[in-house]
Amino acid sequence: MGKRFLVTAGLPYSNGRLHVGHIGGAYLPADIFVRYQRATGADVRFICGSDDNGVAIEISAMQAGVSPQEICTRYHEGQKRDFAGLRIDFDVYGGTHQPHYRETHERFSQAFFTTIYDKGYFTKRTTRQLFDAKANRFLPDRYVKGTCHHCGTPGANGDQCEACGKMIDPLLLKDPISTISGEPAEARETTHWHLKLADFEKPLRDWLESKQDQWRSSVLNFALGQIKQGLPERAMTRDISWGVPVPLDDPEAKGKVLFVWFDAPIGYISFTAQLCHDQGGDAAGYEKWWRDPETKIIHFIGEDNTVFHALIWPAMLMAEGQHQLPDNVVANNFINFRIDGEEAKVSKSKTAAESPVWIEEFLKRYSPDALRYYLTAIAPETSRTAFDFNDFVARNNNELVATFGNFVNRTLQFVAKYLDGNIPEGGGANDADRAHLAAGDAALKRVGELIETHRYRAALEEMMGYARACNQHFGAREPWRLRKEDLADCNAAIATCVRAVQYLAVLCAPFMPSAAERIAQCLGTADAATALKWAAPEPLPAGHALREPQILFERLDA
Ligand code: B3M
Ligand code: ZN
Repeated sequence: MGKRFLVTAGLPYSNGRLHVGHIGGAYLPADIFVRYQRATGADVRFICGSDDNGVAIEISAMQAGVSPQEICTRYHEGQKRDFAGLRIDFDVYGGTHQPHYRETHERFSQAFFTTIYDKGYFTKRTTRQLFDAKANRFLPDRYVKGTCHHCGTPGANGDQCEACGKMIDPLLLKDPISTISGEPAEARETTHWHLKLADFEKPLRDWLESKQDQWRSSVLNFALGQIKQGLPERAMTRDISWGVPVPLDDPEAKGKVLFVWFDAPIGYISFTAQLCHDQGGDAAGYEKWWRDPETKIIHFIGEDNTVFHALIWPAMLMAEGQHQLPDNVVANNFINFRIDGEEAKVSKSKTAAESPVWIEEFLKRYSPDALRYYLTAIAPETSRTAFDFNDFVARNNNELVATFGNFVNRTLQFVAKYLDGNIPEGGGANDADRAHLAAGDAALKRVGELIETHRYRAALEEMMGYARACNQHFGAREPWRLRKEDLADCNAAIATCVRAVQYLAVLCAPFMPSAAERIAQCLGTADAATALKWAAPEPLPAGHALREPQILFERLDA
């Protein structure tokens, strides 16, 4: 039986636009993995969608003076367009509060909560929390400011003090102020259901330790380190109105919703179920993806989501007991951006609205392949990196245009100009030709291994290494000279170079799907999916007619 993968990428909050850092950190590596696995013949479902619930969406809506539904649907649509523009092709882009998905999502989320509740893994607890009487709402830590109870600096945030770096207990803040209304905040009692994470410390540790050789060490070390410190219980319900209602008969649960980080990962499951249903299968078709151990589940995320995907979500899955744990959690660091040597974070309020760090703006000016290439070249796999526009232009011009594009173009132009556009008889290949094609096979193997082990940056370098070798081979064989001196040898050289173009199309397809498809078109191969299978490409027969060569990559002006 072939391999089967369920691949997810972190659900973006639907209250902002996507920027280059989001894409490079989670969605692009996931898409590369999916494309590669499909090219090898694996059965894959690629799941994503918007994270629509929770206080952040509610407050964005309040600030914009519209309903949460309006905000989350507006950004959901924009994010969906951005992904499509980048050729990040999910099988489903759901949304935890989008009309088509909400009902299924609510059903799954409530069933999860109820099962965990029935098994006794929640503690009901009444605690004091800061309340904004004017806005009539409890305040999440992020929406409180006050004087730090460690160092006395005023204006400290309710989660962490920037001055001394220490964690803040919002109830200990002096003169706490709600940042929503600007009014003083007061402590009030409220009741919530807390997941007993301590019950899962041992099974989580055993499970994580079994991943020693497979997972990125940054993820494992972080998760194991947290377990060592002990996992405190966490409230899984909230005092807001926007989200999945808490499914308990208890009067104290009335008007409360599930914590957004409780329901969001369940979105991976509910979107899969909705997809199976929409494709004509019964909703139970999702079980093949979530309950059958033949399926490997892989989560791609940004670094800040590690605690949820490597600890809390697996603990929820263990507590619920009817779905599989992830096979891998692939977390990337952040990508900042750098302009004129200055590094900065992309920020909703501080980054100019028309800056091309926003995907919507980027796509108005540049090609998705160029972005996919650059973001993979600077993939933040082991540490943070920076998106630098000068570097982007230089790599586009030197690597994509002058190396990759140049080789494909000079080969196809040669066939068009001197061989009437037909593949020549390749019978007399010499040792160098044979060695060059063997290098193509080696590149397929190596790039495949690197993608399977989530080393995308190295995989891209390997692919580019082959493109460079192709250019060198063309130069060393000098077909323009052979054409006049030894036509048979010229034909052999060109037949080899055309075959190398085929190899390159296969090799680049996971990274740059549009370029790969354009090459397949120029080669006149009937269907791209067959031409781009991850295997040594079938040689095109002598006499096969190529199509008009096309420009693959545009040179950019610094
Ligand atoms: N929405 C956080 C984020 O966008 C969160 C991810 C949910 S994945 C289940 O960074
Ligand atoms: Zn402080």
